[in-house]
Amino acid sequence: MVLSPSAPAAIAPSHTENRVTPTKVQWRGLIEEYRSFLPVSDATPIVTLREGNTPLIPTPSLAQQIGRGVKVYVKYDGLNPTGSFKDRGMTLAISKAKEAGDKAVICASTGNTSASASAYARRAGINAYVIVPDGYVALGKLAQALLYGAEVIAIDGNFDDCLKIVRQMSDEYPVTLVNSLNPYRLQGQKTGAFEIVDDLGEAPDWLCIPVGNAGNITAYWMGFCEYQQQGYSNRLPHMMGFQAAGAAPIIQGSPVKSPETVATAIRVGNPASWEKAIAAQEASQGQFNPVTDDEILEAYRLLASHEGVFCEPASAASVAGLLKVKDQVPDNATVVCVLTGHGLKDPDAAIKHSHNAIHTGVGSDLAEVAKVMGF
Ligand code: AN7
Repeated sequence: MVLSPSAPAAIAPSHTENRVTPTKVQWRGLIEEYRSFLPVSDATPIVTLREGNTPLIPTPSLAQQIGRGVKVYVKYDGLNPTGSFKDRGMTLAISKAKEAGDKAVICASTGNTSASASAYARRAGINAYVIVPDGYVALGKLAQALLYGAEVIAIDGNFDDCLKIVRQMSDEYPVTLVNSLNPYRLQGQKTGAFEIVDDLGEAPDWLCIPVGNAGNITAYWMGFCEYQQQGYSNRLPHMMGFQAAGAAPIIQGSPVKSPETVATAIRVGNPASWEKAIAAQEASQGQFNPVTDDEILEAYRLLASHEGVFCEPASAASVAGLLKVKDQVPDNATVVCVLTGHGLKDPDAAIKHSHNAIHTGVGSDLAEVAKVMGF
């Protein structure tokens, strides 16, 4: 409520006293908001942290680099409850696990899946086991899994080795797999496409997206297709997938034995959704392209220092990719780049790869500080 300036303080109601109804409708989480598109029933206990509803942010500096009337937005999915797009899939996968009475879930992860699975599983009262490649998970993600209360098992191997183990584990032991091989994950993640269309009023011309295990590009395509079939959009975007050059099996056409990239989230050599991702690219007349670590880091810095948007390196692959193939963007097109994870996930990368430095060794003295400031 708004107090008029002339209202005497003595009789003004306290801030909450006469507030009997909420002043806005809170977003209920993506399962409730998109219920008719998702495989849930009245019997499904909804496990939600009110994920989804992430902002679509215009990025004028990027648009200016391309010119020709092109409009560029980032879908900042790092603003989900655990800081990545994985929450979209996990709210559904864990709700369905709870519905089925499952007592434990397991995932292999480069980090974000482990953080998300841990949060939603613990919220549901389910145990979470996460298998990660030792030494290749960003600090923030590990911190999350530990604090949420998962059992974190770091193995001497890469993500592909982790995935092999959890697939077998869920076949032979009473634990439910919540990697994107679990179909509920992609069902939840498709809502990112719904939100983009809801915000733009139409599908974009291009959707630029980082590709690791290839689940998200598959989910987004599913979302755009379903929304168009239901009449919410007239067209479909070209799906533009970008892999790190050192971890680009889909582009090379064969698995990569020892994938390497600064973008540890997409350090994947043998993507589980490989065929589905190719199908999305072909059906949408899109492309797969590689981006080097230098290109990824350049886009990472640019997003932060010119747009005020802090994402993790893997997410910046979508923007690096757009800049790499910018000459192919049609005049006046609308482009959306998906920023899959928050920058705070990987503080080490930010400090190491920033071109900025802390001014140290400065005395506690006004004149000295002013001098450093250039006055
Ligand atoms: C920030 O957390 O695979 O192509 O185990 O964390 O659907 O795999 C993360 C993947 C992009 C790639 N951006 O998505 C994991 C994991 C970020 C990511 C991807 C991931 P997919």
